Amino acid sequence: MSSDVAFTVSVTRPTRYTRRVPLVSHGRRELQLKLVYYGPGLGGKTTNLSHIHGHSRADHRGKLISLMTEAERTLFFDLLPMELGLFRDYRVRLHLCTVPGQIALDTTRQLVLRNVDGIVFVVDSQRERMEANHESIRNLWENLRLQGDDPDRMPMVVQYNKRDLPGATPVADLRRELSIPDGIPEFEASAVDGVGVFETLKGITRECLKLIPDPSRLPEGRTDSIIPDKRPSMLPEGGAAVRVPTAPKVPEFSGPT
Ligand SMILES: Nc1nc2c(ncn2[C@@H]2O[C@H](COP(=O)(O)OP(=O)(O)OP(=O)(O)O)[C@@H](O)[C@H]2O)c(=O)[nH]1
Ligand SMILES: [Mg+2]
Repeated sequence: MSSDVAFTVSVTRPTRYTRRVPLVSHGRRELQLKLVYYGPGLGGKTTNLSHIHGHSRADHRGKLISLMTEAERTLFFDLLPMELGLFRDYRVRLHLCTVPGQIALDTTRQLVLRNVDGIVFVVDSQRERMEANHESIRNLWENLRLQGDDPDRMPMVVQYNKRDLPGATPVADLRRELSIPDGIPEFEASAVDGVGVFETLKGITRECLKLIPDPSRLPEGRTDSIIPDKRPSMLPEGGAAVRVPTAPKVPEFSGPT
């Protein structure tokens, strides 16, 4: 079976979630993480990837592939391959993707989410986008569950973007109104100015890598690996508990050459 179809859709048994993460190649001594930027339309997901692309070393990044409409809305997704450096003697490769935020493009979001290893949820800090933030969280939870992932155990960070805008909703209000649980690392950003972008990327990478104490002991390919304790949920009906191992040291991202 190809890795493309090797995930479990457990719609009929929604309480039994599985994930397969990460992709390990012992021959190449390599770990591959797929990180997906999710959030409401026009929240700044593509802007994050553009900044990363423009400010990382040319030999550490691949091409940024973007499919957009004329109005620069993401139509399908953005994809940026990156090389992070060594983690416990394994090279770490990142596949950074964005989903299209427009509500109608849900099938595409489901495709992009396949085999995801970690989520960056990009919140739009503008007061008038609060309902769009809520809707996107609901949609993320639904789509993760559809493909058999437990959203409350998925490595995730939250980025409060557009902090530069006058009248941006205070972070404490966003956190409360969107029910962001204590366990999720949070980052304030102004992606358009590059503020907080690499901090966010480093944060989600750390969340993923802390599930891998020793890559050399993982089976080849994708293996089951989930956050051992459930987080309090960002959805009202979700469960609660505490969390997880301490974070490992993540290699530094290197700037442009
Ligand atoms: N003021 C401000 N504008 C931002 C910020 N981040 C992004 N923008 C602007 O917001 C608009 C939308 O940004 P995108 O990155 O295309 O948003 P997106 O989340 O990819 O949108 P979709 O592809 O439609 O889902 C653009 O005009 C950006 O320049 C920010 O931090 N501050
Ligand atoms: Mg986009």
